Amino acid sequence: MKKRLWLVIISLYLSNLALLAQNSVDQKATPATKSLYSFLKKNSTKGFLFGHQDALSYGVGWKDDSVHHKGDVKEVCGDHPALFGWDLGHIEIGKVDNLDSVRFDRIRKNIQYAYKIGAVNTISWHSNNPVSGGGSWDTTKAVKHILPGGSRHTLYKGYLNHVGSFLQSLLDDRGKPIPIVFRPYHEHNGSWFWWGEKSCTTEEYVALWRYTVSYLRDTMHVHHLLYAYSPNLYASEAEYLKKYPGDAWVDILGLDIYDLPEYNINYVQELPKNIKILAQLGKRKNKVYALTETGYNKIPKSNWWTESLLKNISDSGVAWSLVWRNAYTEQFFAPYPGQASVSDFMTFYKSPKTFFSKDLQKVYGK
Ligand code: BMA
Repeated sequence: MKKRLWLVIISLYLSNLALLAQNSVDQKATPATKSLYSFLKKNSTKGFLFGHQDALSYGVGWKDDSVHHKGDVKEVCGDHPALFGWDLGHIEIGKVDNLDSVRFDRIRKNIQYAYKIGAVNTISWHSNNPVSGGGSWDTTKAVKHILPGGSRHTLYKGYLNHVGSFLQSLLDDRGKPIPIVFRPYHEHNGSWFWWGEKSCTTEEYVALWRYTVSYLRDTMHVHHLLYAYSPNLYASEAEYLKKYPGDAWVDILGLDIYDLPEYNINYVQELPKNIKILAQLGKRKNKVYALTETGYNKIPKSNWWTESLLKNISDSGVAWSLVWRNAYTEQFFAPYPGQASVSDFMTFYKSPKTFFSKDLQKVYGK
């Protein structure tokens, strides 16, 4: 009997230790950033945050209603997402608006609003190609040229100065930095970005990641970031880890996967397979893991939310699931009033497994 009691006490202690997991990249991370990490870890045992890219910037048929904090998701279910995605593409070249024509000062205001309502912010970076000057999708080899010693290294430091300054400007009402999940150089196992599989070696990708982290953290003293690594759809753990920068350089393990029947991607088969690999890794490494990008463009399947998404991730331990932007009628990933999947989205919204902004408490500690 006594032996059993001890076993119970020890296993309770160990399970709590797992929940007390800390962010790995920045030992000087602000208390609010550390709290965000523990919140994500703990909350993932209950369910997942619903996230939407650019939710407050625009939606199908409207743009930048900054006064009312309008959002397609809010219009549909009366609540904002629990997690907001933003993109910094074009900040590196000093522009005032990003590649989707959203002003950075508006993005800052919306990040501040999201933080104020207790929600989480994540930032990706569709950076221009630093060698050719083309966009992210210009696969001209660039990584080796921007690393220390490379011909475009100084230019790249300029890129990072722009990114770091913007991140430093994300302050709350009391002047404290707002924690951000930063997710650079995503989908690198695909070959559509200049940092993608065919455009750089493993050594170059890892060096780029580490240089970027060190520059922001140690040179610019940005201490309110959690770093997320997010390959696209993969077939094995080995593929997932092929260019992994290392446990000390990554806080959150991500996965980007889209429902793309036109490319013969069988989402309901691939999603659980990919999530299983992600969850195994997350548990082994004791890290937060998340579905960092997903969605079905134009959501033509009316029960997609419950049948394709919820069913396959509800008990997986993912901390969040973010759907991509609602750009216009030909590109949207969340429902808007009148859209075919609204009723199913409401079932998804009401599930105890999904967290929207009103469900959040104490994300940042006190
Ligand atoms: C892509 C598409 C583009 C967009 C980019 C950055 O996936 O949505 O239209 O410019 O993301 O948001």
